[in-house]
Formats: sequence, structure tokens, C-alpha cells
Amino acid sequence: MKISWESPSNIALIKYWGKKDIQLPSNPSISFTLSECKTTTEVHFSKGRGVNITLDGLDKPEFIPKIESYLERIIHRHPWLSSYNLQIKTSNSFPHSSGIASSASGMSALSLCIVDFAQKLNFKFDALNFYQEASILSRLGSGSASRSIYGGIAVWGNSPSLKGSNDEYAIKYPGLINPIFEDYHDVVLLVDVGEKSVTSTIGHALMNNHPFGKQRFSQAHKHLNEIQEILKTGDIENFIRLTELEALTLHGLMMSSSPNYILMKPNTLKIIEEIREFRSESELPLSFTLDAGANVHVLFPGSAKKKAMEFINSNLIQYCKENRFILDQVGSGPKRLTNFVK
Ligand code: 2P0
Repeated sequence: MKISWESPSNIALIKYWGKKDIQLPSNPSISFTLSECKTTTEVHFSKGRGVNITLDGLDKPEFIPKIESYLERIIHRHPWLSSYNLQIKTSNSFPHSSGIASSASGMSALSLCIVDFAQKLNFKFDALNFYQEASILSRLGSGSASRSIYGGIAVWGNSPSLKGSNDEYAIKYPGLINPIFEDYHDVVLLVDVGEKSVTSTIGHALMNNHPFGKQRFSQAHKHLNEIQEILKTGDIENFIRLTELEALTLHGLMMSSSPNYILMKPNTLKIIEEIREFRSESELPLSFTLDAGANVHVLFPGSAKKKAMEFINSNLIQYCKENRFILDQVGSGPKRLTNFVK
């Protein structure tokens, strides 16, 4: 019995950085769901026990402990899993070890397969609906994965300003969205493609005793209030100000934790400088955001695409590993690829 889903990655505009208890965020976050950066996963469920996993057709025994600890975390919600064997076949659209987070797309794709199969078993899950359950399971796999369940813009984490927002699962952004943000582009410049020196899991943990933790968490709440007005009105100037502040704050938190560390590379800063210079000269609404790594996400509305791509090709790709980048944009969310096959 095989189930297959594809699920995208996402890029946070207001960042999740810091967590408590079992994968609950220290502050709310909001993201664009991407379109091209995605994981396709097929799970073959059979009676028995155990897990195996392949990536692009190659056995990956080193992934098994992570999958097993994810299954342990979700088994209280899905006890039927204890009598099934899972053969997981997965592949990513983006190059392996490109430094693009695969946990958001990977964990959401796997969670969707599990909830889909649970539904086929007529298992009654606790959440209100399919997507809410998939978001809860995704979150238990990787926090940012909870947001990948929805197309467009997603919010994860409770905010008094957003009805329905919750720490346990993400929701599709319920506010008004100016059409400019429905056609937003994200060019991911691959500055560094190796393993990160400090993982996000460690980075989150370092927020627990961070000297600026309390201020950061309240700042994120304030930013979530601000971005709602920006998304509604299409106020690009403030969108750029706020999202760049979020990106640099994220890295500032890494640089001010104990121990401190730096994930940006010299070329990350060169790209940021070039973008700011180009923006002030051209008045084109081109901006950047950063994930927990050295790569730079260049953001711009669809209307600026031609000029933005010219600029990226002429000025920015020189800073990328082997001139590599990924052209992406806001996408419509996960897709079921197969119906129930016996
Ligand atoms: C985010 N990041 O909001 C933030 C901003 C990276 C920078 O969530 O430990 O892989 O699996 O919950 O979700 C990356 O951390 O961490 C992340 P876990 P995750 O997208």
C-alpha cells in the first residue's frame, strides 16, 4: 500500500528561533511557501515493524535514527504505526547538500503520507482536519515543516493578533493579502553548499539562556503585528525593512549566543551590500532574507523579475558556488501524487 506526496520548502519572513517543551516555538513565525524547492516522498506501508529509507534511489541508513525518533514522537497520536513497516523513498528537487533546508519539505512530505494512510485505515485522529493533523506531525519532525503544509503564506505559533494561530500547528495566513505578495519571487543564491558548522537544533537550544532571548521573543510578536498591515496594504518599503531586520536579527542572535558562531560567509555580506546598493540606485524593490546558513534568498515581486534577474546574473552569481542559484517563487503547497494503491 503506497502513498506519495510532494511537499515544498518554505522561507520564513519572521523567524522561528528558539523552542520549548516538545517542539513548541518560543515565538510565532510566518513564511512564504516555495514552489520549486520540494521533496517527493513515497511510503510503502506493510504489516510488520521497522523503517528503511532511500534518497534518490540510494539506501540511507544514516537517516533511520532521525526517522525513528520522529516516529517515537508521533506514535502517541498514531498508535497504529507500531504494527507497520515503512519503506520510504524520497527525493529532493534541489541539489543534495546545496545548503537548502530539506527538513521542512522532507518532514512535511512524510507526515502527509502518514496522515493520508491513517485516513485510509479509518483511524480517527485528534486534530480537526487532515491538514491540521499533518501540520502537527510535521512540527514534531521539524518546527519549520509545520508551515510547509499550506500554500501561499503560513503562520506557526500563537499570536493574540491572529485568530486561530497555535503553537501546535501552522495555519494558512488568515489575513488579507495584497496580490503583490501572491507573485513574490525568491532566488536562492548558493553561497555555501557544505554541512553547516552548527545545526539549527543546537541554535534553537542556545536561545534558552540567550541574554537577548526575552526581548527577541517579544520583538517577533511585534513584527507579526506589523507584517499583517504590510501584507494587507502591499507596503513593500516596510516589507523590505522588516524582513531584512528579521534576517540580520537571526544571525545577530547566533553571533551573541554562548557559545557564539557565524554562519554567514564573506560572500553572504558581499551579496547583501550589492543588493542594498542596487536598491538605492535603481529603486527596484529587491531585498534579501537569510535562513540559518550562508545562502542568500533574494526577494522581489513578479513585476521586477526581468531587471532583478539581469542584476543577479551580472552582479551576484559571481559570489555563488559554481555560479549556482535556484529560481523559486511563492507556491501553492503540497500535492498528493497517488491515490491509494494496493
Ligand atoms: C525558520 N529556521 O523559521 C527558522 C529561521 C532557520 C532560520 O526553523 O530543530 O529545521 O527541526 O525544529 O525547523 C530551522 O530550524 O529546526 C528554522 P527543528 P528547523 O524557518
